[in-house]
Amino acid sequence: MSTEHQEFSHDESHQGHSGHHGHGLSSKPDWVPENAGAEFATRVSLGVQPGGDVRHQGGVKRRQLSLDDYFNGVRAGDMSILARAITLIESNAPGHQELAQTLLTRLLPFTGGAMRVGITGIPGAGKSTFIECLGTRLCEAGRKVAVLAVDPSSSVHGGSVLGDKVRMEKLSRHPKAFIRPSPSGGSLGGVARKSREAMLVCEAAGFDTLLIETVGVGQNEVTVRSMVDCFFVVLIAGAGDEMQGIKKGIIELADLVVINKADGDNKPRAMAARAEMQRVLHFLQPATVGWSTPALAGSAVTGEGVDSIWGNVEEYFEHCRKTGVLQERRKEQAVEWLHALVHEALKAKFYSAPGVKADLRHVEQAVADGRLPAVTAAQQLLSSAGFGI
Ligand SMILES: Nc1nc2c(ncn2[C@@H]2O[C@H](COP(=O)(O)OP(=O)(O)OP(=O)(O)O)[C@@H](O)[C@H]2O)c(=O)[nH]1
Ligand SMILES: [Mg+2]
Repeated sequence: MSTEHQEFSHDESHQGHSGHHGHGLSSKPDWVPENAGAEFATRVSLGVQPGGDVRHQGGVKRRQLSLDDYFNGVRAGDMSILARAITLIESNAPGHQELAQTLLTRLLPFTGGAMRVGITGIPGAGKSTFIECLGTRLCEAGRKVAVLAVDPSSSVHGGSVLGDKVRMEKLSRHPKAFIRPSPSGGSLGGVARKSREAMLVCEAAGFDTLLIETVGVGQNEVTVRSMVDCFFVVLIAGAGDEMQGIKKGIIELADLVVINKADGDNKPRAMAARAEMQRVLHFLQPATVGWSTPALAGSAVTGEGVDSIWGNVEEYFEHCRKTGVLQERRKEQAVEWLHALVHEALKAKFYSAPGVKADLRHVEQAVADGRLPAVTAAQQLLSSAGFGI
């Protein structure tokens, strides 16, 4: 994974949409499909030496990749190309997005083969440590494990990238593992979109196990639940129900509840918390039809209980495959995702419309003061944004 660090910068110029890496004045960038038409048209600027190599800020020389390079590299399971493909997906530059979508479309037939597992819990519950422990065992058992993070706050706080790299040190050195920190997409929607697409690319690269870590702060869990097959919540004894989102219904999304840190002096408390949680779960509607969510205890540090937790995950998948719940859920998720993307795009279009930008404050004030009914205000704004009704 040593080369992966350099993948985090988003200013990589390896695609050269601006044209400065083209092979000549009349040529298109090298990622344009051979038989492509005007949709890939781009301007090639003068005065730049054509050539395949790009010199990066750090002086690292790296060849830019064509669509075929990305496709073949990902399919061959080349970790460094996989990392670059994800960087491409995470890029907000329009040229990159076009290429990323073309790449995804080509990769789509090769996706869907992994167990998609989401892991949530409050900060410090031990998610990363647990993933390190579980992931290493899975790799040793022959599985190919990709770890992704969905953490919209990471772009604000500088991210837990370093922390996770340290915490997952053993796993990150394993040749069968791939670890990707959270994209810095800003909004939860943006981060989730990128992670969802990264997930697909990892599947096309042959990863059979995806572990998606997300910090439990309310909304994140719901979003990650909608992109995985199996969702588990990591709790710790004594952190308080309120804080761990137990009362906010997070437990109701879980297919597995794990009480972590069941080691040393803390073990009796963890075992008691497990038993209590098991009782609570009896009263709840299961997150997955026909599956009763178990409460389990384990220690990410000693590794005790981790194999049995994974045994439950496998049992869960068996249940979902046998009953068709897995296929059904994935279809629903794909359609949900489509709608989420449409909603997001419409919202962005609405709030960036010049009329809305100009009037929003006043209209808000008028509604707040009771001078304008909310319905009328909404209609006015919608019509000035071109969504008139
Ligand atoms: N005793 C004990 N400590 C643990 C266990 N799992 C994690 N820890 C410790 O708990 C602390 C937090 O662990 P992380 O794995 O970073 O927790 P996290 O849930 O990933 O935290 P965030 O990524 O910040 O949300 C670290 O100091 C770990 O060493 C465990 O099973 N037993
Ligand atoms: Mg973590």
